[in-house]
Amino acid sequence: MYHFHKERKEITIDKYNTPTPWMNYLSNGTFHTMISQAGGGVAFYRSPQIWRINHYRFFHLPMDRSGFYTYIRDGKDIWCPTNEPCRMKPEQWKASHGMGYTRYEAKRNGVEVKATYLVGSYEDALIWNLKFKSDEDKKITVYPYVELGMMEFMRELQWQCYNKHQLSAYNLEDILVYRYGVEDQPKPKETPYVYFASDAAISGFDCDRDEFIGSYRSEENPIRVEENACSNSTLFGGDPCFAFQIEVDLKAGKEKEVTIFLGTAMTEKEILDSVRNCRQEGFVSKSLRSLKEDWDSFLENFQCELPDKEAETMINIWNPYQMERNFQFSRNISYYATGTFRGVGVRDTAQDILAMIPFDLERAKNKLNLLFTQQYQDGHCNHYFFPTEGWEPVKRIHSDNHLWLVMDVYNIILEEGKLDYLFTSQPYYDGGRDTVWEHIKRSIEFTKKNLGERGFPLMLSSDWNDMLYKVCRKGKGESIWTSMQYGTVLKMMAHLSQLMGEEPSEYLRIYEEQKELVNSVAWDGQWFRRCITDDGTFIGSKDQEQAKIWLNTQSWAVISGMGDQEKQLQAMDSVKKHLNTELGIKKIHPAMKDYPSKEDPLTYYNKGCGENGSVFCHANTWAIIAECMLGRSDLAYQYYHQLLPMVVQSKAGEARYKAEPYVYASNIFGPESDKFGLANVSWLTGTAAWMYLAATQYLLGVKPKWEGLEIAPCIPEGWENVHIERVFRGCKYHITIKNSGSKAFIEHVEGRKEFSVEI
Ligand code: IFM
Repeated sequence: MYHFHKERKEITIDKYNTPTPWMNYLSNGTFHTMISQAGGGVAFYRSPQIWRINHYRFFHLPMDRSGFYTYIRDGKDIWCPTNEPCRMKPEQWKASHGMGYTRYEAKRNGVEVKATYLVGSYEDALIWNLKFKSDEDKKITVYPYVELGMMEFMRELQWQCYNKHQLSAYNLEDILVYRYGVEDQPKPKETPYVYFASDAAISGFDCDRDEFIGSYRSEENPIRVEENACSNSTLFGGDPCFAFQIEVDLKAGKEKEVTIFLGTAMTEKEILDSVRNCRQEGFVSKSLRSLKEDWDSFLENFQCELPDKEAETMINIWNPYQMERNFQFSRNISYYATGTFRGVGVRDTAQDILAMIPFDLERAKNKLNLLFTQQYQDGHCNHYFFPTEGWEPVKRIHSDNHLWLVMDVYNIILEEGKLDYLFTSQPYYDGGRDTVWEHIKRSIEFTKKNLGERGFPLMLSSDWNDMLYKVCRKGKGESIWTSMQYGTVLKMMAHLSQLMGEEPSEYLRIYEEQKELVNSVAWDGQWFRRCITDDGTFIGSKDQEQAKIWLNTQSWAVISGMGDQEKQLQAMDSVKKHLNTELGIKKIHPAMKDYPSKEDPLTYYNKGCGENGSVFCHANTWAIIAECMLGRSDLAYQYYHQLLPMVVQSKAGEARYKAEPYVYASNIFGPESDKFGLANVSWLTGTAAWMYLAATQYLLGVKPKWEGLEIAPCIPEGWENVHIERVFRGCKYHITIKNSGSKAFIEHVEGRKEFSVEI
């Protein structure tokens, strides 16, 4: 059904009806398109909340509609190179997702079509390049089509009956133009026009969806294609679309090319300029070339050769690719997430930044600077915010958000080997500004001042685990996991203090204080408890009927170094015994039902779903890291390998797993669910960043330190001859690991460009 292509960095899918849409994201940082293997998807300019371009119907049947379609009318045959949405299918077909582009190759009745979709760096447009070839001389008619919507998706759901009559779509010199201008829209001056243009002559067009599709029809059988003539409709009020009619005269064996551009620009004049640019000779190949160059140079930062080819495919290509998309889109829009009210989450984005640091320090710093704008002078942060839309942030205070910032800063300093970033000045959300160093000191101060009765950090509106929001409703519940996160960053602060010539002892003192609590109050006998409720009950304890053991406090007892040595081992043994399954590690065991009470349960998730006993992939990454830190390489690798998307998909079965085999999902339904093995919320998940760090910095063990690069692999016993190339502080390191059990530390030498090491 699919195969990976290493050199081309592609996955090819030869079945259009995958169990769920298998997506790709095309983007130049401003104009974005999510597109499936069957041509369904959604394009947006900067924000899917307020500048969404076309309709994509979440949760509707048939799935994965609408999209970026081209109808080919060849005599009586009407079919699409994307396979969908026509009922008449190509005789041969395949789709390939690559780095920033998706290609469809189809053939029917002697007509071959290669359709490549990409968003290049030169114009804000989805480029839709069609190459035709026929066995014989033939005249075909081609109808590219996209269904437009109101740019504000939420307003469309609420007020479409009025607002749609404020939309317009019309023909400007054979370029179709859509203007979104409705009452009270946000940022009207920043709202672009949308255009649809072709480099071929058009013989007809439609801007009115109902004219093009016809009543009681759908994208499967548009009336205009059936009748082989567009109606040249414009639209001043109603449901808009863009459709062209293009006559293509094919000569046997000769390739003919037509390109469509779905783009944005701020004025009609800019549209004309942009289209002129798009239509220039060589524009498509130039765009494709620069896309390839950009991705090659991005991925070049870390490449490896491993005995495990599935791991190699993920580490070299798809994991960093997914990570970069997360970094851009946070948890905003996917097949699962409607992109209506998820802005930039401080917690989520701070974790995404961690994996961007080795690739692009400037991008990482810029994003982190954006997060600092959400920090208050007392050290806490808004939970999520909307820098593009300009809406009010969600101001709930969580116990973890501000602490992730420390981790980002520390990793930036280690990657760069300079303290300069600490001295840069960043604003506070509630006024004033200060250096980065002061900002992160205030992160620590906030937690220090917000401890509960037993001395652990207050849970507040939950820690990393969203589900725990009920634990602190009376303001007393405490998070043992946050204590471990706090401990982890306290050690980072102590190290940074030394580098800054300041006294680290206060950080170390608090660390020891928290450590003592973790080992006494939080220890349950065989594992660490998870948290304490307002009324003083421990969650995550053998004394409870349900949710007795939670993954995060076991893995972070190791990551933070706070668990006593034998307790760390025992806790991770308990993970193996109670939480591991053949499809990954569950987050809690047993799943909850009516816990702690029927009247006020901790979660309404069904057993084994989502936060309640699924295999939470994001949290699995920390178990891998913990096992590496304990030096248990076989277990670490087992946990890593079993969650590789293609591995878990094949083990669960394609029909059960459903999601893409080339990107991580947020979670997989656990064994207490009858859907055990169903992957949920793929693409946009913190799993991408952390899995990348787990693989490269812990399993392969190539880790930046202040003085240089540490190579401390924790790979399976049978592995020999692992080759790694890692760019670090301007030098390309060629690393060969013979698996002799030794480690290396390579001191950084300023100006060195290449270095080889064998261990
Ligand atoms: O940490 C959260 C994240 O912010 C959103 N998805 C679920 C995670 C775990 O609850």
